[in-house]
Amino acid sequence: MQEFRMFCYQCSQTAGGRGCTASGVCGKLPTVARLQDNLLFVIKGISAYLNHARELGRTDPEIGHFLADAFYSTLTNVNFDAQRFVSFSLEAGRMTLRVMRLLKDAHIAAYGEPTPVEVFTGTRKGRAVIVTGHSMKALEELLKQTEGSAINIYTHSEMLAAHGYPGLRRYSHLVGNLGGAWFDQRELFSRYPAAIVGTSNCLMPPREAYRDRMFTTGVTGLPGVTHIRDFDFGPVMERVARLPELEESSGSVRRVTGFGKSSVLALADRIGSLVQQGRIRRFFLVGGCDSPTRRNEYFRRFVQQLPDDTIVLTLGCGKYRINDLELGEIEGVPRLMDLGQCNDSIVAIEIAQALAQALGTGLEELPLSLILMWMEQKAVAIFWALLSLGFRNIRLGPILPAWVNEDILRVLSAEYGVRLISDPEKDLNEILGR
Ligand code: SF4
Ligand code: SF3
Repeated sequence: MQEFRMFCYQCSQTAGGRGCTASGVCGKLPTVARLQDNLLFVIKGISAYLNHARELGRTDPEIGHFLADAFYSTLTNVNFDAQRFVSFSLEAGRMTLRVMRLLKDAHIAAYGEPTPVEVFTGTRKGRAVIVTGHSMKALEELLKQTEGSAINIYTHSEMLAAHGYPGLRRYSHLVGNLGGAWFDQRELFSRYPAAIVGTSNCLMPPREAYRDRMFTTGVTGLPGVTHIRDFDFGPVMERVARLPELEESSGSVRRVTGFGKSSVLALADRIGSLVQQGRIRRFFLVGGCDSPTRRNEYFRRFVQQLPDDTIVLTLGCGKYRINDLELGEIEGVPRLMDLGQCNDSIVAIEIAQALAQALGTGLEELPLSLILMWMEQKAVAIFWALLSLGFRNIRLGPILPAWVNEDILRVLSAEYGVRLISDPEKDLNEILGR
């Protein structure tokens, strides 16, 4: 099924001086190598969210200790026990929950809890900066430094969630959101004569058309692009002053974001009685990390086929597959609710836990299906967090992570009911028992 049973070239014993691909010269078996790879991916996810929490002055020694132990366990000749890595992975899920909670608390303390808001998707006449990535702190610093300067700030991709925070949208020059998920950036940034600030993933190597008006900050970097240190956005403002204005244009889509835990749980009683009356049949969490493949059209087609008595929660940049759909309401309960960035998975989890409690069921009996997109490593961290909490029967796409070999797949499907997406209609019929 796979070209390599494993791949490791981290020590001098490596096979043929090139890489162990069948089994480790040291004795490391392919499944252990793959579980180590998976653990490294999860570590990257936890580190990303910890990084953003630290930008806001938060940290957690227990997460730091976990990261050190987890990294150490992947060193040559330290741990050959697959079962230990399965435990580590589940512990990683718990740490992912912890770091997402840390970051969510930091966001709420700094900017207030998100509330639903319709976001302008056109352009206002004037000079502009487009901000992409996940760092609310970077956006806040830019908003502060550009306040009163007649520069308009637009969000892109995962920064859409910023509009939900009262402490960020109070800046009147945070005017709107442009484009969709991360992979439209080369076309989008070429089209608008704005400065661009990349604050985290997902960035793409820039086109020449905008390289000299692009900036990176935090952990990001691009060749030939000016890097902003310590959130000093002076060079961005200088560059914007030499750029033409954007023209006035109206948005072609309607996007609503900012469903925080409180705003959803304020509807909990109504949702509970609608479920009991059979007016709400099922909840779907559809979202995650999008990628530029036609196979991800599945997610839009899936949501388009949902019956009117279902509710969709979404998050991550995968939301752009569906967040322009007009799904309406069920007696005042919106049928499509955008909870925010991928790290706001903690909000989805807490809402699910609260709904289960309100309905007097466990998580497993809750009428909730998870239909998730997988693109990069952070999503693996969230995936393990969901499994560690007892979420089952997750449908994942467009492909299985390549580190999953047959042994790992057997465990994921037998113990957790994880499966690959297939056809929207077939999957939906299966979920709804039609
Ligand atoms: Fe090969 Fe083991 Fe060295 Fe990795 S650590 S390169 S599997 S011998
Ligand atoms: Fe998207 Fe990169 Fe993950 Fe944060 S922007 S969801 S892939």
